[in-house]
Amino acid sequence: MCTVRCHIQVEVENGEVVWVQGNPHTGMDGALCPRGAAGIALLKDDERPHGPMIRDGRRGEGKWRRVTWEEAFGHVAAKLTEITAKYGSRSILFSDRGGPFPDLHQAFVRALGTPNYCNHDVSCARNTNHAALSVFGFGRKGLSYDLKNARHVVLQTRNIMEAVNVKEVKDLTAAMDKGCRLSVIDVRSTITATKAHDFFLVKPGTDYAFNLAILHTLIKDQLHDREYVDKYVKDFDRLALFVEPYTPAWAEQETGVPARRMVELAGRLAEAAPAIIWHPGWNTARYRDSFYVSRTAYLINVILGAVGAKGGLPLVAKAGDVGHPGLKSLTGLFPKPEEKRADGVGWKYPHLDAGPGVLNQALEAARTGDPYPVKAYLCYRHDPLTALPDPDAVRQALDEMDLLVSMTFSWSDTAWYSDVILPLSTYFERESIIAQKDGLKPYFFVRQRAVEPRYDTKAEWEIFTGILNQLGVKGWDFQSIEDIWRYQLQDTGFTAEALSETGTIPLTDKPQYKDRASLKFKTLSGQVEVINDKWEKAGHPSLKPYEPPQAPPAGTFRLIFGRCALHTQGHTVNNPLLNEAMPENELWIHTRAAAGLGLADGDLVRVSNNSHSSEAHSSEPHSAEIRAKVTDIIHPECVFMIHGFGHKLPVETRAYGKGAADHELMTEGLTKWSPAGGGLNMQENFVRVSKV
Ligand SMILES: Nc1nc2c(c(=O)[nH]1)N[C@H]1C(S)=C(S)[C@@H](COP(=O)(O)OP(=O)(O)OC[C@H]3O[C@@H](n4cnc5c(=O)[nH]c(N)nc54)[C@H](O)[C@@H]3O)O[C@H]1N2
Ligand SMILES: Nc1nc2c(c(=O)[nH]1)N[C@H]1C(S)=C(S)[C@@H](COP(=O)(O)OP(=O)(O)OC[C@H]3O[C@@H](n4cnc5c(=O)[nH]c(N)nc54)[C@H](O)[C@@H]3O)O[C@H]1N2
Ligand SMILES: [Mo]
Repeated sequence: MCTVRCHIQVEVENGEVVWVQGNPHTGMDGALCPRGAAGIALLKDDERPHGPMIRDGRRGEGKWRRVTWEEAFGHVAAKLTEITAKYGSRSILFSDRGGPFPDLHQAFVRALGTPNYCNHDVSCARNTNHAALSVFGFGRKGLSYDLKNARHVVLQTRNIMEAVNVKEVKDLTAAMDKGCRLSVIDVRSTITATKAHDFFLVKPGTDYAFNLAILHTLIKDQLHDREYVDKYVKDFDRLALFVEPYTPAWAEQETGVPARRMVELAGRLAEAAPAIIWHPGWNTARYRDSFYVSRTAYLINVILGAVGAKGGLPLVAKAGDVGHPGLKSLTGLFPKPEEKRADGVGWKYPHLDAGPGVLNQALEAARTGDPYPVKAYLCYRHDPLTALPDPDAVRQALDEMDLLVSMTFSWSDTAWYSDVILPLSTYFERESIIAQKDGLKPYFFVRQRAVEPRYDTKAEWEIFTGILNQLGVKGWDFQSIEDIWRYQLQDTGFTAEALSETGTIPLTDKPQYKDRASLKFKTLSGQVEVINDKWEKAGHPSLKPYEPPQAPPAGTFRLIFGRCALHTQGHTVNNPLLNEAMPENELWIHTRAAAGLGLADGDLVRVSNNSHSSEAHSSEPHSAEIRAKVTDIIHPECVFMIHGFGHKLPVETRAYGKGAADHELMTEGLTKWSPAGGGLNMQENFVRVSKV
């Protein structure tokens, strides 16, 4: 139901799923969020693709021919062969929604002979990930959030109670029961904010100023952990010098938060340190300087000694750290392609992580043919027409493709626009490969098939195998999922039976806190790096002077987006249960701003984008109708809506025409990104609002 993939346990009677709950064996204690509970409604929903389809008529026209799997695989393989003969295998692009099973996807992509594997992360956490890389030399998942043992948690751009990971919410509330303090920094009051001891309503886009003032205060008042800093931090003096002018009094002018409150927060953090967590953010694809907001969040944790601390951000343990060999890599079955990546990662952008690349740049390459043509696009569990800003620009890139394939279990704008739909079974009806989860207690886990597919759908390993077999690719010899599991486990000393009872193989029973006296970082210097030479060489200063956000042009509001507990991104709006609970989104607007426009709560309003610059190449003006939620608890400079609504596909009767789509209101979206952090700037957009 959600990309968080909380562990579930499924009860089956007579081949039917009758109950779903949080997996009691993995700390979920039976708990689920509303979306988890609505899984059975998804399984039984007939408004999803029922079998493989090939497009008849024009793209997006919605005329389909139902075919057999053999014909579908044959068609995809023939097209790929044709495209590869003409443009080389590098002209194939694959993208997915990240997650714990990339090994299978990357093996598939390598087997196709292309370097162009991307995931969704330009629109999600790339800025946070690169911030971690630039400071620690490992990505954001190299640290865990030890919420359970924390004494003070600061959530900045992180709505943990609504943008849910159930285990995290449970751990945080348990810690709060034991006296942990919660501080929330947001541009509106969320459910999380209502539970906080301190809530800071900031002006949108000024978090960097907030963080610089906190660093300033911690250092000036000598509240930081000097011993830790001396031991681990390179160039601390330069940080101290850099933040000197960024006083709380200065930051008050930028953020609107009283200086006194920032000083108070710094003091409280120092009291609770090192058992503190300043969250570096999850979806940080928001502003020009979001990378720097995450970087400074990490640096606050660092100078308070929280990185590596119990109750702070401990370094994760891997299988090897607890004396176990890891899973055998499927990707390793095929050689790494030598071609350079279409998105420029590794050569044009040497500082960015080549793992998931930057999808917006790969699509730009498709649009322009530079550095080379990209002609086939395989989307796995990913809906770029909804997940990326500015669908007009995305469509222009898709129009350059000679083949567009969507592997999905629901309808989506991308599926509707595709040439071929290879329908995935829902997660109840398919198995995954085995995944390895690093953390305080590393473990292996797997998704098992609970019931047989209701429609003519397949698991991902079956789909990839079908395509590779049709292409005649050598080296992929698996006949069954058990074959794959056996291969993955061969060095570990475990068999797949060990997974069958609980879905997991724990590799240790005790949390593995690394010795805080001998932490190892993966940077070139082996230390925490305030100044990262790789970024400096690429032209991105590590300590970037603050620039205020652009003020909304007269008569406009900054468009802010986010999540709610009842829906996942764009794909649950048509779920029968969740649709009933929340059929449409609303436009949050401040009471004063609403009064100026003559709006009352519940009025229907038109939201339109009008921020075209002269060099706009792609975007058409868009507008949408949505109900206004007039409230005092949002910053007056912005309006807010939940992402994922405004569906226009006739095959989704429940979601059809309800609410507005934020991503359509983001102009020039693909080219507005931050090469320093690799994230899109999805909140650098302004909209007009008027009464309908
Ligand atoms: N229920 C549910 N849970 C989910 C998901 C889902 O779709 N549904 N998706 C999962 C995924 S993929 C992700 S990435 C995470 C996302 O998790 P989060 O990033 O925590 O979720 P969001 O709601 O996108 O954004 C968090 C908050 O940032 C605030 N914000 C916006 N602009 C600013 C700003 O300038 N400054 C500050 N300080 N705050 C700002 C928004 O008001 C919002 O409340 O959630 C995960 N969990
Ligand atoms: N404007 C705007 N853009 C955003 C965001 C936003 O808030 N506003 N949020 C961003 C974030 S944080 C993210 S992570 C991306 C997400 O972007 P996506 O990952 O594209 O979004 P989803 O809707 O989660 O999933 C995409 C498709 O995968 C299909 N699918 C196939 N199998 C499965 C499965 O087993 N489980 C699930 N859940 N789906 C499956 C779904 O049917 C759906 O069509 O979007 C980003 N883009
Ligand atoms: Mo995300």
